[in-house]
Amino acid sequence: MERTFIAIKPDGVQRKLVGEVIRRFEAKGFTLIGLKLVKVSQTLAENHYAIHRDRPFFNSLITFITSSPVVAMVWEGEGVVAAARKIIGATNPLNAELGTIRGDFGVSVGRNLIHGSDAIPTAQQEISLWFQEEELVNWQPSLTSWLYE
Ligand code: DAT
Ligand code: MG
Repeated sequence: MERTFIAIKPDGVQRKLVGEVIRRFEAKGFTLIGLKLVKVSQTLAENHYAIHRDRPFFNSLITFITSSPVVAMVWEGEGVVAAARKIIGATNPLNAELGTIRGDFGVSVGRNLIHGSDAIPTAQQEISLWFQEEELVNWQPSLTSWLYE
């Protein structure tokens, strides 16, 4: 089953949107298999955003993500990587559709509330960066047959 890495960023946690974000992923039908509150270290932040190292916003991004706790999660389900990106919405919340998390709750690209892996290989890499294997729980929700034919 496909898995993706989702993080509620410091702004989402500070703005008390943790429950709202989890509710949306649950309501869609995805399964939570990993969850923790993380005080992100400089090293973890720089590894997570390594691909953006040369971008002008890199330093402020690292300062922001290490400024306050983050809720790190792994969600599972068919097509969850692409579906999560739709639930999250466009990078700039002002361009994100209403009904997406960023579209409904954000006004600024530097405070866009949530991270979601952008592809299956990225998801695998990010899950192993943020979680130990034993922190992930393999379980079968009892409503699976009501979600999948
Ligand atoms: P996404 O988070 O939608 O995958 P990304 O990977 O391109 O977007 O960028 C990672 C984060 O960096 C993004 O969530 C917010 C920040 N960011 C991206 N572009 C930015 C910009 N032009 N100015 C400021 N921050 C930016
Ligand atoms: Mg990205």
